[in-house]
Amino acid sequence: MLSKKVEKALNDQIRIEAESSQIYLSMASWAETQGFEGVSAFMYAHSDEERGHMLKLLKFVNERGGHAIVSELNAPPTSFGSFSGMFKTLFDHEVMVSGKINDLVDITLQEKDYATHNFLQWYVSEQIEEEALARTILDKINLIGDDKGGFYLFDNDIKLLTATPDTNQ
Ligand code: OFO
Repeated sequence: MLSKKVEKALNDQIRIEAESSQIYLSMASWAETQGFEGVSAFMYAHSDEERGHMLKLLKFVNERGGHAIVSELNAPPTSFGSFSGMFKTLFDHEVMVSGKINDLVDITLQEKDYATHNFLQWYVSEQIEEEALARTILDKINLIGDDKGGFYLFDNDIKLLTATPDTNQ
C-alpha cells in the first residue's frame, strides 16, 4: 500500500512525464515544419518514450492500491528558435527531470517504502542515459556551429540514434 505522500509524489511525476512527452512532441512538430526529418523523427520517438515512462508509473500506482491521476498539463512552447537552442532546452529539461526523480527516491526512503524505491531505480538509470544522450547531441551541435552542410549531415546522423531500440521500456 502506498502512503499518501508517496502516492502524491508519484502522481506529480506522472504529470512531469506526460508534460515531457508533450514538449518533445512540440519539438518534433516544429522540426518537421523546418524540414529536418531526422531531428523530427528523433523527437517523435522521444515523445513516445516519455509517454511510456508516464504509463509505467500510472500502472504502478494503481497496482499498489493508489489512484493514478491523469491531470491537466502545462502547454509546451510551440517554436524553438534554433536547433542548438532546442537541444539545450531538451538537455536542461532532462536535468530537471533527474532532480525530480532524485527527490522522489528520497521521499520513498523517508517513508520506508522499499518497493517503490526499488521500482524507481529503473528511472534513475534511464535518466543517466537520457542526460548522456542529450549531452552527446549538444556536443555535436556545438561542433557544427553555423555550418548548414553540417546540419544536413547531423539530421541524417540522428536518424541512426532514433533507430536504436529501447529494450528497457
Ligand atoms: Fe522520462 O525521461 Fe526524459 O524526461
